[in-house]
Amino acid sequence: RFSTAAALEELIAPPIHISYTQNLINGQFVDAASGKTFPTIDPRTGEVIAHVAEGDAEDVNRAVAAARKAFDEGPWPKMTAYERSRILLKFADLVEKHNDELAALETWNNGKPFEQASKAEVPMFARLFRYYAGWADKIHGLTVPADGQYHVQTLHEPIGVAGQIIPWNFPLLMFAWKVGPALASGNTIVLKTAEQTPLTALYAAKLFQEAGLPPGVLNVVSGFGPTAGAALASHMDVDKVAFTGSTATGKIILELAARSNLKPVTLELGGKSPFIVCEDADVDKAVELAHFALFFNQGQCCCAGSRTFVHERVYDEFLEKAKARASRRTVGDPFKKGIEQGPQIDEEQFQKVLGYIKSGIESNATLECGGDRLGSKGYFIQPTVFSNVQDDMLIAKEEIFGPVQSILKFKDLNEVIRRANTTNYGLAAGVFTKSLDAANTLSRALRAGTVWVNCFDVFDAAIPFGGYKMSGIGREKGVYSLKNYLQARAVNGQLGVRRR
Ligand code: TXE
Repeated sequence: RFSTAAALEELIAPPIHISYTQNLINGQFVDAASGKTFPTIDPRTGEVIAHVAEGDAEDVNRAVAAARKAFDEGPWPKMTAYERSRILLKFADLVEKHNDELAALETWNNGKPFEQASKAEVPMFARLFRYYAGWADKIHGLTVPADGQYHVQTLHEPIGVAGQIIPWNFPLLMFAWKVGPALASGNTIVLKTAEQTPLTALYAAKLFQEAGLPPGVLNVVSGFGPTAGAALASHMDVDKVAFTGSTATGKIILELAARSNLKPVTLELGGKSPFIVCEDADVDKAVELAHFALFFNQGQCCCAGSRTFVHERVYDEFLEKAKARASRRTVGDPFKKGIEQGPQIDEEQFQKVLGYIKSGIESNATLECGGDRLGSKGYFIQPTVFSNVQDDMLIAKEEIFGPVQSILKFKDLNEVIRRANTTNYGLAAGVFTKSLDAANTLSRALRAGTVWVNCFDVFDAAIPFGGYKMSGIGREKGVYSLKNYLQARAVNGQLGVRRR
């Protein structure tokens, strides 16, 4: 059995036995229809951890058929909401019981620090399911006072079979954001995990079986986007699709949904979020928060504060301290204690980030620290800081998705509002100030789905999250997320009440 203490003492390879590598369809772990598998790797080394069933269109067909049957024939949507809620709560208990195994698997497959996975992400994963368990029996419609002699009620009903496609940066949390509200509201699911990180979702799905989830309610298919993912998004028997990933792929998903059965789509896409440090800021605190906003999770956050705007009055001091903080960042084996940063997810992302660093240097931004890979094995990148970044540089416009901080100088609030909003994205924004006026002005003027004032990456289960502009469509988490998985039916009955 895996032990946290041992893992934190020294790195353990392999950390745990991999039990589940097949697709989960209709309550059974099964090989891919084609018999194919694909390797999943350890980003610390690039070595293969396991070979996983490679689902494609045929596996998606089978999974959708199982989800359809479980929806149409029950028992899931026909169970009482209380019974559904209890299964979600039992699942959360099992997650807590297996906290360290889940966290170790997440770290092994994704490269994120084990301390982050075990102390924050897996507990949050359980928390999200408890939150949605609480909603299951509180979903109800309205009585509507319509003109005339009618008794009108709305019934909020599950949509049906939900297709969910998730990325690799937070494999468990993305599972919870999608699966939690869909199950609480009585839907059945086919989940397609990211090809980089298939392992923890399979483990979690097994725990769901143990919690008593009926067969076919949650099906998990591992595989690639253009095959398994596209088959799900374009499936005629999938009633709704939810996606998190790149803006480019989000557009494809929307198109596939439109070309097939016009299923509703929610998208949570990329970002280039501003983090604004005002002139009155406590510089030490601002440096620490801006550092966290960008470097957390190896810089692989859709909402990363990737344009650090600093007021000219505090710019020089901020820059010196930001550079010192990044240089002190502890990068290394994510299983070791005190490590803040592990490797990037894979070779492709590693090369992409190094490419942006090269582009920053070529466009004459000033490289303050970092700028290269770390070591010769795995996908580690030095924490990198650029100053003197201009709005039209590629590193200020495109999502880098790595440990690269871009610092820009500004003079006044109107200017920074205009510049911060000059982007196709609108996912999040950070504001650091002591002034209530500046905080209120910025938090209303910035075109972003989330504004964090004197904080960043606050991800409570109840707080909605999603993007303006090309950062997405719809909101996840909180009560908002339930709407994605419900539809309202209006039932109109003639009253036949005698006039008095
Ligand atoms: O994303 P993709 P990738 C951003 C980040 C990153 C870039 C590319 O900038 O560098 O996207 O990463 C599935 N039909 N984000 O290539 O392709 C795919 O299998 C259906 C931001 O990993 O969007 C995976 O499950 N599905 C982001 C999921 O889409 C398809 C998190 C995400 O992959 C598909 C990750 C297709 N044609 C990357 N093609 C965030 N918003 O947090 C791919 N997929």
